[in-house]
Amino acid sequence: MIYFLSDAHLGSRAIDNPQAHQQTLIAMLQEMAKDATAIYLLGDIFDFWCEYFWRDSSKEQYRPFLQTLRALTDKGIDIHFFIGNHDIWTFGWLEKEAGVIVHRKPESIVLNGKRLFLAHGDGLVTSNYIEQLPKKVQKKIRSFIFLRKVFHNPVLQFLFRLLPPAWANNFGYEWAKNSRLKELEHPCPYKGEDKEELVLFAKEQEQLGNHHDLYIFGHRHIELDLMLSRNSRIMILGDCWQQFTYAEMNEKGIMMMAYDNERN
Ligand SMILES: [Mn+2]
Repeated sequence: MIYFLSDAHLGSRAIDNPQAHQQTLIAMLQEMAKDATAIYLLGDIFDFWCEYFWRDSSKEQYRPFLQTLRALTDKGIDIHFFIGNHDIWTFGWLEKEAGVIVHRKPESIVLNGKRLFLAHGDGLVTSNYIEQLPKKVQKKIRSFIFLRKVFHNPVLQFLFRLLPPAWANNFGYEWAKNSRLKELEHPCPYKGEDKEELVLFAKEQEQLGNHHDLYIFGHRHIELDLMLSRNSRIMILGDCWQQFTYAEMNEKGIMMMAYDNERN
């Protein structure tokens, strides 16, 4: 079985009991490990992540999770870690520590004879769609894209890694906490086929002739499983901080699932 999950936001200051949250994610991964050949973590697994040039004692809190990843990769399960928009700044430490394969860009891969497009999903907007939106929304999207460029800039990344971890982490975790709280206050449900950015993105790829049988994204914290055409489908994975949803795939097909922590 191949598993896909995203958006755990481990370490979020908006979560009441971060250790219990981490344990649920670990239990979920251990359940998957029973028959997994590969696990795809599609971004925002950490609410904030930066590998500094200095020792960072805050990473200690993730020891149980990182040890679980290490145990699974040692067992021969491929774990693919896609960076999200909250855990961009990994520079080799995660690979070394947990044995995961880090992906910094969307990937196009073939699994079980199907062509898959995998990405966290941030920053994937079709440009002509933005122009149709009200000015206020345009401004919001453009500032997100600008910030994304800043966060992905190697020079600024280098400078941020020079900061004292305790100080920089406080800044990062507070920024991330605000976006979680905003989401709790104003949840953004599925916008519909003609407005949901990732659906529009996938449709555009199909129109451009960049065909994929399946598009899988995280980022939106909504569950979506939608046919785009007879032979193309999009899935948005929900999240693993409140819903604990995921997708599982074998030769027969792919399905959205929800992990039931009580049952296990
Ligand atoms: Mn995200």
